[in-house]
Amino acid sequence: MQFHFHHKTGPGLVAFGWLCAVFALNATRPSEAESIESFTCTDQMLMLWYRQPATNWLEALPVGNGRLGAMVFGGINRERIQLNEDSIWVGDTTRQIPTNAGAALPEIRRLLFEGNYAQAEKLVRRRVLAGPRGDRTTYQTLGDLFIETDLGNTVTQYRRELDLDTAIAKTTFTADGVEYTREVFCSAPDQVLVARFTADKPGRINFVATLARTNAVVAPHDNNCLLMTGQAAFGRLTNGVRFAVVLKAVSDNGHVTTQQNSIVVSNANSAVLLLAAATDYNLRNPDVPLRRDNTAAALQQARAAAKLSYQNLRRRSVTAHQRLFRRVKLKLSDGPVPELPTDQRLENIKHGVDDPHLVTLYFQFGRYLLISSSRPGDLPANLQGIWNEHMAAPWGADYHININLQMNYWPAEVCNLAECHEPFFDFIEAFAANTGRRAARDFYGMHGFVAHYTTDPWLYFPTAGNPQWALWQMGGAWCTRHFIEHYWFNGDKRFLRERAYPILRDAVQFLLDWLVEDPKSGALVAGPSASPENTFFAPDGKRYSVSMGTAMDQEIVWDTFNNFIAAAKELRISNNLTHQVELALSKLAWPKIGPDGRLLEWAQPFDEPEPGHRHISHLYGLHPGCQFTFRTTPEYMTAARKSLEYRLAHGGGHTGWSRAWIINFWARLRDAEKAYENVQLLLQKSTLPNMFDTHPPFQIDGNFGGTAGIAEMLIQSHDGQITLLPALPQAWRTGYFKGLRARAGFEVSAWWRDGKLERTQIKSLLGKHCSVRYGEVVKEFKTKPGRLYTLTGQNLD
Ligand code: FUC
Repeated sequence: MQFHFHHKTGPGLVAFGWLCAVFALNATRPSEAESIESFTCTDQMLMLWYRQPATNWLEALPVGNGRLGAMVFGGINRERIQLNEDSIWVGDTTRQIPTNAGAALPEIRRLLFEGNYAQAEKLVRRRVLAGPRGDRTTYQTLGDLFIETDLGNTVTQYRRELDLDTAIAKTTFTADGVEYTREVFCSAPDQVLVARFTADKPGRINFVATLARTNAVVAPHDNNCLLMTGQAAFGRLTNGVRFAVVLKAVSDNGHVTTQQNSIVVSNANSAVLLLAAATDYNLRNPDVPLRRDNTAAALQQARAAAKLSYQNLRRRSVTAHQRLFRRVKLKLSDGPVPELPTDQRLENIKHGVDDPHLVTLYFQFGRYLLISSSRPGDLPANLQGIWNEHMAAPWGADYHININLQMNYWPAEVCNLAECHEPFFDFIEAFAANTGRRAARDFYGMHGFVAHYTTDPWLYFPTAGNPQWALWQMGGAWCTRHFIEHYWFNGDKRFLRERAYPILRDAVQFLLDWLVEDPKSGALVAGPSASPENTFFAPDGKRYSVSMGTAMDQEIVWDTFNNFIAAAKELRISNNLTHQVELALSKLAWPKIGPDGRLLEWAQPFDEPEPGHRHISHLYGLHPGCQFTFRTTPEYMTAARKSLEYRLAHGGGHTGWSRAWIINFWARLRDAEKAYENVQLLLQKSTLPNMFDTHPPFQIDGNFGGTAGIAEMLIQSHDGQITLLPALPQAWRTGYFKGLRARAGFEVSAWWRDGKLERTQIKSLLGKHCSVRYGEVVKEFKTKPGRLYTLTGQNLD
């Protein structure tokens, strides 16, 4: 029996009858469910491993507890553990928000409506954007921990690995007949980095551990402890975060001493290094240091950890990790896992090999990275997560919000890591309450809050730079969709009332002030703004970026208005504001479909200097938004597909994050093979030996976007239904997923064979009505909270 994913007639209808007849619905209590299927995952499926030490940073392996992070190189005689702490940022004062740009808006808009782009952009540069952007802030490395020893050059049996299931990086080798093992992890419950050194013969652990960093002082604190203190700085920016790092050694037998910037361990049976770090960064008010005494805070953390045995520290860390990590299982093939190191498997993919288990590894690595770079109470994952070896990172590793930060959080809900979403919410709220609100009021003279294309932990609000990227007011509104999504997935009414509704309210207040009537059509449009980072040729043959009513702006406004109205409905709120938003929504201009059938990026069918541009902003309504669906707007789905094909035909997808977005688009368009082709391309062209995504250079958004894209191929729930296997490619013919989440509070597992769904289990968390789609078949049923529903085909049991 064939299933047809997008045909509304023909074989799909035949399938409908068959499936309805044979699919049986069974409700069980969760305890019974546990025994229904026990999942086994071989270690190999969750292991990155290599036969040689990393020769550069892009081969090293990341560990992290959300705040503290490290890149482990696996060196033998000289091990490098490059360190990070998520608040090590260079300071800045650009939160001085200029006033009165709003006064120039009527004239700029008039010029744009007249088609006078040249004059309008001149005015934008003079009145809205204050010259080029000056000093940039940047996220910085916390320094390095070097471990030097002398084991000669004849090492055998070398292997280094990262086990995604335990979050431990391990290096093993044999030297001079002795087997050495090193384990490194960052513990979330105990807030320390832990490195342990063992040998299978007594007294063989000897090393010198050194802490090093520019702009920091390292000194012994006592005979087994080093202290490193300093302040983040770069060039003229000297007002960065202050920090303290404590490195403490605990050995079994042997001898431990300190000298200058090193700890010396000799003749021990085993040794453990504990590293703790504290900074004075304060998200609630970045102008006011969080604490006076970072040293005391770091010492306290290190001492508390030192009271626990290594096994205890390890167990506590593994348990905390697995509580999140083990919620989702994925298997995309019933074939064996290739017994090859990860770098070789990536090489093979470049030569056209299909390796579905590597896709699983990539997917789970994305989940691993989110757990390791974004835990409650931390800063959100930046452009590099938390892993950065530079003093001046690419783009400062800041929070770009014209796609990148949002993409980092695409997998959070569907991949059952809702807690990891929290740093994003805290951060966006802090921005909105501080800079976002002041900018709306003082800069634009409007209500609510506004954000442009980027920000940073200092809550930077850009008012300088090139309009192509700097003039865009939708960053904040886009971020608010994450709040309502969190509510849809989890059903937390308190979160909706206290956090989602207020931020959506603030976003729509700005948007209502921001929209103006297009004098020709009378419809409401946003602007002046750019379609993120892209340009067009105006009829005068010249290249511009600023216009009115770009597709993305209109789609973000549509999305935010709808999300706000939905939030208000859930809370039974009906007031002046909800009425105003409903009215504005009814007058809002929709993006246009051009003469060639493509969805237009701008309100006119302009010629495009870069038809393969990396941003595919006009398809926001396809993903991550839901303005365009097969059920509601089939004509826009066709137009979106044409736009995507056109972008790709002109070289689109050349950055990792752009490729990752494309996977999500194809998944929403339910084109399994196209989605798969782009998964392969992501692995072939945009994945480094350590599985990090490359922009280039390294940028983590593609990892997260790719992970979300793989999930989107397996389950979707943005259009009021749970759609199972909406884009399952040939290459993943037999497999299962367990524990993915769907909107309206469902946890879903599914098994398929030879490309056909065999069974699904849906756990209802909130007791909402459930509508499940597979191909053209829809099954509807009521649910009770906590119950598990199994749908099976006749040919099963
Ligand atoms: C956006 C993209 C760039 C880069 C930067 C950090 O502006 O256009 O490609 O990813 O963010």
